[in-house]
Amino acid sequence: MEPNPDAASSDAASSDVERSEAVLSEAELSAAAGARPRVFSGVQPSGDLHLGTYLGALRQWALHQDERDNIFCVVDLHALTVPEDVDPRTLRAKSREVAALYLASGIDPETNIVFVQSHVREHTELTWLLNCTTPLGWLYRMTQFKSKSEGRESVSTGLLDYPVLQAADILLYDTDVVPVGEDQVQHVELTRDIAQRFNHLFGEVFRLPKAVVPKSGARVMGFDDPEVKMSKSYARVRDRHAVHLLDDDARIKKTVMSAVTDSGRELRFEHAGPGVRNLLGILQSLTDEPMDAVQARFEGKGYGDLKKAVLEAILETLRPIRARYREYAADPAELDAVLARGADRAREQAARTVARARSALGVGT
Ligand code: AQP
Repeated sequence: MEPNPDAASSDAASSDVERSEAVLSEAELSAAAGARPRVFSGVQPSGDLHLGTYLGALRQWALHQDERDNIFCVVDLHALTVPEDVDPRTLRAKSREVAALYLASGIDPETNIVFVQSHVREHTELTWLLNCTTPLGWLYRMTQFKSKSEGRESVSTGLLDYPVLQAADILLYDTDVVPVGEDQVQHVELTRDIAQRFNHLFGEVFRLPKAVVPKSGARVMGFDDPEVKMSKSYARVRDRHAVHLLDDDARIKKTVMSAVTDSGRELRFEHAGPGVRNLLGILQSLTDEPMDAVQARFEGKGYGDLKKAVLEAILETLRPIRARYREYAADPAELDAVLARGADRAREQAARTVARARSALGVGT
């Protein structure tokens, strides 16, 4: 089923995000850097990773990996919520592909914990314990549940319940910070509510996490439609929607050069529409240039110049990632060993948290 374009958040939603007490600004996070905050983050292996996943997640993780105590997970259990879309063989392959892309994006599996969610069974166990303390109404209110269930005749319990699984993912590791795109802030707020309710009912078991939304790359929009967030599900049904991390140069060129811009001939920043602003934002994120400088460089130029610069920046970024990805893909035994070590390290910590929760609830030995 095609996703619902109305699910795209507005500027009003962005300022709500800034005001939320569940959100830590990047400046607050840097100020706390000496304390090496514990970070949990993950990507679903539900399709081909794209430039939005890279700029909103992988690149940010890699950039800050030395300052933080990181757990990076391939959240394969989250990819089961729409069973009609699950092909077991593809899911297994995608989980390994996503893990290899984490490593290819520069994430070091020695200093960070990198693993696949389903390899650590504590995620599902804690989900059940939290299910029993989470009011159903909290889940029905989730924007993503509303948009993802809309128009479907039948919706799995998992689609409604997946924010509880996400809460378990985060709470298992005594996480301080969850780096997310704006659309995921609501789920971090819910995680805090779930943890607070459990702590209130059964004693202090869980640490309350905060979300941090990166300033750049927080919301990359579709090349074919800059009103909607670039997403794996749109990309499945629309050819020119996204640049995927493993696309070849020719395909990337076609997508970028066909990007929607404005109707005029040359760029006037004050009148720039969402397509042009999206391209400028992508360029700014990829080059780390201040936005003023990027705007000044293209003011009065044709859209073709901007697209060519965006294309060059994307190719320069993705070529080495693709090359490193191919090395990992060529040695599946080594990748499996990396993931098995990551799962062992994650399990050790997760088991401690589940033991605390079981004991607080009076179950288990
Ligand atoms: N377009 C985007 N711009 C910025 N950040 C993005 N992220 C995803 N798309 C963008 C961030 O990447 C992380 C992992 O997301 P995910 O793959 O687990 O789930 P998602 O956000 O649901 O990604 P998609 O592509 O939209 O997948 P589908 O279509 O399968 O739901 C998150 O931190 C996310 O914010």
